[in-house]
Amino acid sequence: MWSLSAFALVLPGLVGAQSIKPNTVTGACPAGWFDPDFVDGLGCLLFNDTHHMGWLDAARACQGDHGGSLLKIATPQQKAFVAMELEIVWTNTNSPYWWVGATDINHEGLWVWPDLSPVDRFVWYHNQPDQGLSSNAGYLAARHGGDMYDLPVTDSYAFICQREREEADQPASGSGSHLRRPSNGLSSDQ
Ligand SMILES: [Ca+2]
Repeated sequence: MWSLSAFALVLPGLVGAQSIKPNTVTGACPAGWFDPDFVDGLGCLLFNDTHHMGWLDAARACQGDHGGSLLKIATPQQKAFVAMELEIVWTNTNSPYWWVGATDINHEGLWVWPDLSPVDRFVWYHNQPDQGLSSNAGYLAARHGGDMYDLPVTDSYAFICQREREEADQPASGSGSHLRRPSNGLSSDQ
């Protein structure tokens, strides 16, 4: 069983980042969420492979159960970090594909993130997106350096949630009991 906390322990050493931690970061991530505070703008991340699901259900799960949204990748630095994470996660989970927040479900060919900002070219694999009307959501392929592909929203995959850090004056215990578990997951029924 893969544990979020297990790989979270690996990363500060890889990045050696305490000295470059931006001093603008305040607050904390809920328990069970990964805290990449050395990568500007990523907030808190939850790599969820407990339940594979369609893109719309994954988006609802991130929003409803976790108070966030599917992951937005805003910069090449963020992409490089997430790709590195996926390499680690992939070897522990058998989940090579992960839904993120990119979609053109509202307007074919117009790809946007959950906040409606445009999806930049650097996120995609070189020949993507290429599936037109049949495929309206993006997943990251761990086996291809975390590059993104367009897939049908009805396909079931693991997914990456993202949320803002909690306010600095609030306890970092999370708002739901499912967030306090050391491993990630949507529910405790498995
Ligand atoms: Ca499409």
